[in-house]
Amino acid sequence: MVPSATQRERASFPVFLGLTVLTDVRSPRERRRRRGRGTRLALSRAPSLCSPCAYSSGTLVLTYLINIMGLFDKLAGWLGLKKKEVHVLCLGLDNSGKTTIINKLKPSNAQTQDIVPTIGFSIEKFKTSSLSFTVFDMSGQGRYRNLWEHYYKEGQAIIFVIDSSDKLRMVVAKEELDTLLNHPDIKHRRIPILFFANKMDLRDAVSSVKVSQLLSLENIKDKPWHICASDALKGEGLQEGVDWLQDQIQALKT
Ligand SMILES: Nc1nc2c(ncn2[C@@H]2O[C@H](COP(=O)(O)OP(=O)(O)O)[C@@H](O)[C@H]2O)c(=O)[nH]1
Ligand SMILES: [Mg+2]
Repeated sequence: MVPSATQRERASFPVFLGLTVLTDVRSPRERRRRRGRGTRLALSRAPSLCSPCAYSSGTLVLTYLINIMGLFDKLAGWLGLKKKEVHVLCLGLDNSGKTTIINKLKPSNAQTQDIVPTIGFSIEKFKTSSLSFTVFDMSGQGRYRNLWEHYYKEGQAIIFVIDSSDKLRMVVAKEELDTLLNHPDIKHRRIPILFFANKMDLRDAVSSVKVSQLLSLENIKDKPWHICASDALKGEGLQEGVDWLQDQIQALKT
């Protein structure tokens, strides 16, 4: 007798279920969480989802494929093929060049031509040889600066950008930096800070040594820091800074 479609689905169900369980690479905690959610979902849709044949083969195949992908993902991590993810906060006064710098660090096909003043913040991504950076590009405008602290816990590194030609506001930049360094979510952490003394192409720009003096960077004793002179429009000085940041983050992770 030729089995009906429902009978075929019933017969294939244990096979898919077995494969799904065998390839389930989620952590036990995640699995428990998902199971809880699944139970709630099943109960809310009862009785239609209570019987195994209510699961369509398509859904099971999809679950199976997702688990296989998860397995590959884990394998890539174990083999060191997957880049480690790191969250970075990009801070500094408005108009210092934060967005321009982050834009320049992205792959050329992802770069935007028009840099507009950042409202609130934006999340950007770029990769280096061994890390995958997620950058919180925070607005430096006075009214948005109180947003910064909500992301301090999240950040594993900081990029602080200074407009080296803006001597008038250097003292404001120093105040913001001091507030940052004294914040409870930053103060006791060995979080690396990369300073970009940006806009070096401008005639009025002071040297990176001068910027570091004006900001009293020599007083930062409990965190690794580094200052790079940069011209974000040409992309000069950016790679040196990011290489330093990558080394620091990797040293912290090991
Ligand atoms: N001359 C010069 N202008 C820059 C440089 N970096 C950024 N800018 C300009 O400074 C302005 C503000 O840049 P933006 O990235 O929006 O600053 P943000 O407010 O810190 O994000 C824009 O007009 C940029 O083109 C630089 O290295 N040199
Ligand atoms: Mg911006």
